[in-house]
Amino acid sequence: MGLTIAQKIIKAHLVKGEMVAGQEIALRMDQTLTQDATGTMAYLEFESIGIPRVRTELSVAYIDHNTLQSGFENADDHRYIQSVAKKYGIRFSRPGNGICHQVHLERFGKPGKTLIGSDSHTPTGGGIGMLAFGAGGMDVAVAMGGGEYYITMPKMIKVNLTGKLSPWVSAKDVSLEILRILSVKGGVGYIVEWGGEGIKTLSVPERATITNMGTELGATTSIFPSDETTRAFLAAQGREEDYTPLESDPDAVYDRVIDIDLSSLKPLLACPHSPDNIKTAEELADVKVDQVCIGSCTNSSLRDMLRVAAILKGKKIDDSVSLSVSPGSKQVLTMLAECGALADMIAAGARILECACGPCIGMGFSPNSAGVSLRTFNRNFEGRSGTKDGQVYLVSPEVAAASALTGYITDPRTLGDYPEIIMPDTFVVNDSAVLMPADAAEAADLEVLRGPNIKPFPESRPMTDTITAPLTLKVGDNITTDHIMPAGAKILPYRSNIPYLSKFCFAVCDETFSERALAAGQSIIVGGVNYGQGSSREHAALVPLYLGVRAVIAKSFARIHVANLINAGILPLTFANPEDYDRVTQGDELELIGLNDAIVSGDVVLNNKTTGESIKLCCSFSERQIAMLRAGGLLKYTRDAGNN
Ligand code: MIC
Ligand code: SF4
Repeated sequence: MGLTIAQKIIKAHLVKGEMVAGQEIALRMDQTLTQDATGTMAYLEFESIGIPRVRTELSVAYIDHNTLQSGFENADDHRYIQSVAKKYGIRFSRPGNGICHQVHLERFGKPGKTLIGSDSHTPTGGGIGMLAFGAGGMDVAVAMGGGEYYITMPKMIKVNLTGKLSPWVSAKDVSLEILRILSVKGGVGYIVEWGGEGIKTLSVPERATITNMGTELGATTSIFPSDETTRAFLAAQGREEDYTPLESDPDAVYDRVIDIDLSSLKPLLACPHSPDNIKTAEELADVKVDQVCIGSCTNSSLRDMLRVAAILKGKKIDDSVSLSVSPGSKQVLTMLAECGALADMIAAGARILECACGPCIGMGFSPNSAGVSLRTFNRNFEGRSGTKDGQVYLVSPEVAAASALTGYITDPRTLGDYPEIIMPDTFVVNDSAVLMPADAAEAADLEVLRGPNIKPFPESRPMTDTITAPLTLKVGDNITTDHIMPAGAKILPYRSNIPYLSKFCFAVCDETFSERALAAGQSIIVGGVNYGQGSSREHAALVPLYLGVRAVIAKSFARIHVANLINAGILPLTFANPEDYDRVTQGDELELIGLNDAIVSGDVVLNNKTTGESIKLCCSFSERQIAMLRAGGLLKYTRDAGNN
């Protein structure tokens, strides 16, 4: 039987397990990346493993999230990461060099290689034919130390593209269309492979827009073949030698095939507050717009920016709109400046922000109260923009630019001719903002610089056979990591200070949760379907751990979050019958019994001591996960058992 592209890369990197869907497998990781919001924690964890030097082919530490520096905290964390990187053999991408995924694609991504990153949008690398995974910081720390990355062998979805995008319709609309078809949980347990004649019409940055938003489907990762388009992109980046062709076998078997005719797509938007809440621009034409933000790891390539500049050229944005543009990398910004496109955007009224995540993670540029904000980003979860009642729509660069001009949601096809853009044959390559690590001899004496914002991370506890604890919080379906552990300008600087962060845990849903949980000493949380979707931030597990959360019971979980819970030694359990969700109420006293055996058999009993009822729960842990839960999480397991 033939293999899919992903299966070929998995086969070449398989360390343990069998390539049977649903079984746990361990993979060797060639490359790692971190960003600063998750990186400080990841490097603290790496240091605690006690390995003198990274053991990967390439590891890069990016600074792109916390770039506001409104106090000493971010600057201290950047300095810490810079010093760790230099000492342990990691390249350091300075603040201003760009968003991790965009820079990685331009400068480091290689077809056929594996990549793990402490950011959920690491699958952006699939645009260049990498098998790239987002994960919690602990998993990245272990991979830097040469350890394997464990995943459940996914099933395969093939998306077969035919035709060609019409003028004014772009790769973002393909992402939104697949979200319309599959929803934010439709990709859970799958790798999405893109193929068909239509892919030949898509450049590498366009493919990367699509694999980037595979994360919003809940997919394990997404990938495109590596073909002549990939070769041309690498050659334009001055690194054609990194090219290897990669395609699926003609008889490869997929669990599901979805056909999309690119020619039939229209400009789409994801409406508040979920990336799968899709409507066409035509349908929303009378919605007044207050703000437009262009950038993020989804849509900040040179191609996207040139397109926006061409639409804005010689025009002026509407008086009621505030427009921000954040180019994805120093390379993109330099080239925009050199060709005059930057001046066209400035003349039209754009506010140019630095090459970083910026508004996407609520780092400034929050919309006005109840403001309608059109963003070329990938997430529009409630409150993420920093304005609780902000109405965020996810759009293509074309819809963004057109709407900035008119002040209303605008189907860009109404603007007339699609302006031509000319992509240069080569990119401007200047890696001076990527600092090389010290050599091993020099590294030994280097000091790691720690600021006072770095607080020790919470100690996880070994699992006990019985957990008796109150249900301190009951939440609904599709709870995101932005609900569990919000980000934004006020909180993000404290990513290395769990006690401080804990004050904001679940604040979007319930401002008193944190106090209540601390007072209870230990507690249990209950959620609905797809609990923990979104970010890879392990803080969404470490903070509940600090607050005494011992178990989370949900109808189902998102992939990265469930791994983070286990890594933190928190038990993730599911209802055997989803309707039993209704048989527990916030405040009930709950009891989990016989856990030592139950996590092996998979049948767990939950006693609701308040109602006197017994409820069936289930779990399906691998041997390794059982050992981790018993030990009290990944770090304890790794340290105690010498498992690194
Ligand atoms: C996000 O888009 O939510 C982030 C910020 O990039 C996160 C990482 C984080 O929480 O630091 C992600 O996607 O993993
Ligand atoms: Fe940064 Fe936004 Fe991309 Fe997350 S989704 S990496 S915050 S640009």
